Amino acid sequence: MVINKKVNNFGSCLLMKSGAASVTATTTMRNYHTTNSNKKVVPFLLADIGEGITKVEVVKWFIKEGDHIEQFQNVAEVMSDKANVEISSRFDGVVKRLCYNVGDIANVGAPLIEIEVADSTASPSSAGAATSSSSTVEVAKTTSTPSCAASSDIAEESFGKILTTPAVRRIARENNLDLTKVPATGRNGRVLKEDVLSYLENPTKQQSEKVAVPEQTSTATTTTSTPSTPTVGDRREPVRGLMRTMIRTMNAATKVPHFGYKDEVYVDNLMIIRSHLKKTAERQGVKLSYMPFIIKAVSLALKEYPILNSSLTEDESEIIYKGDHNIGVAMDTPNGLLVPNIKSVQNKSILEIAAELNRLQELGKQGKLGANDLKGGTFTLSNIGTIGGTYADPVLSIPEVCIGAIGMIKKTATFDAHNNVVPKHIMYMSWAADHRVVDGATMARFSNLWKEYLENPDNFIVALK
Ligand code: CO6
Repeated sequence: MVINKKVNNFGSCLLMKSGAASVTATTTMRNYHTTNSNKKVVPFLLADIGEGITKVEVVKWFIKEGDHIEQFQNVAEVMSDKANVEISSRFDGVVKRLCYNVGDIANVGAPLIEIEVADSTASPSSAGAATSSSSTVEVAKTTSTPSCAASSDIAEESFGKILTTPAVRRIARENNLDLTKVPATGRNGRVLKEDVLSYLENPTKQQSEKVAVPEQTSTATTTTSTPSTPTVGDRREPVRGLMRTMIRTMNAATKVPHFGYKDEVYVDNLMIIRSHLKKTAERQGVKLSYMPFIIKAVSLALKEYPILNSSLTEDESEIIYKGDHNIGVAMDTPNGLLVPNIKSVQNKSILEIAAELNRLQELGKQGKLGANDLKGGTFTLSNIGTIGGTYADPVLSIPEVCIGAIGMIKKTATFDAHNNVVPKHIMYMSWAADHRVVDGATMARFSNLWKEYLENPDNFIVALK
């Protein structure tokens, strides 16, 4: 495990590694309950993972109840709205309870697992100086340490549309049952274990009871009886993971006045040069697509038009011209849309950009893009053309002021100077910019320069150092 960041957090250490970050959960040192004279069960609290994250989704457990776990062993992978994080144990012990099922939302600061540790291990003195002092503070603040049940309640109250306990969820999952279909009889609409069991015993009875009222009403108001078409009920699911990020960032982006600018790029020359260089790149283990050329051309054009690599301060009093060209690339990953960025593109060759893009794509596929790869972007490109489309209306990645969406390259009939029809490959480009900072003329000049590099890739040779 490559550890590149270490932060002290309420007396626990917070370790972040490249790819999925690794975090050590906090274990409260108060005597939760004693199992025998030498052992005690303590809740293992999910530590603060930084960046204001308060909730995470449990993606995977690496352990199960009854397992003996060791210090630094990974116990779970969780997904925040920023990155996937691996949680590692700080103590040796036996797992007594997992507080969540996969897919549940866990609260930072609430118990993640309950672990049986040796009494001496859990004593403040043997946990290290920093840990012991903070643990004592925590005990003093907390009159009763929250248990697994409390974590689940918090998570469900805040997130799930279905209020229930993990045990009930588990029964539902084991029986492939959609909990939204189960009539809830508990307080505040909570689905009780009895509700699930009686539904499983006789689902049709409950279904018919549920629909009986509307059916009677319709009979009363309808004169002719026509056979009713069976309908499919609506399905609700909590908003999770990357969709939460998308909601937050897109809501922020809509507050910024965007304008769009679109153009066509003739890419036949680019296609030829790429096919030549592709083999050279392959020999070096690098997959070379069009993106590295497109990204490099953006960087070269940004040198001339640095306002497009800037951001406006929140109070709108200053423009920050970013020194580095950290070009974000929208990525369609199995987990959803992510935008890692290639750092300092201005200092990278086309092949180096390709290698970095390959690395990010691979991590994206594995769901292992780390916080460092995802933060610090200064400009964004979205190659939606790998999937389809011509033009698009991209939405800014705030606080950046410009984004470009690339459409699919298509062979098109064009006219030459003598009105002959000439087939050409066209790449469709859609820019969007923050109109508070960027004007249309600047956008058009930037786009023209960028386009010139791609239509005449020989120009790269002149521009590159
Ligand atoms: N046209 C035609 N062919 C293309 C294009 C276009 N625009 N782009 C790539 N390709 C080719 C590419 O050259 C590869 O061909 P071969 O080298 O011959 O195998 C192939 O398609 C696959 O390319 P790949 O995806 O592997 O690599 P690329 O570097 O081009 O793209 C990526 C990397 C991460 C951008 C891409 O994989 C991806 O995830 N694209 C989707 C991005 C996305 O979801 N954007 C939506 C954001 S929301 O923009 C938005 C405004 C709305 C619509």
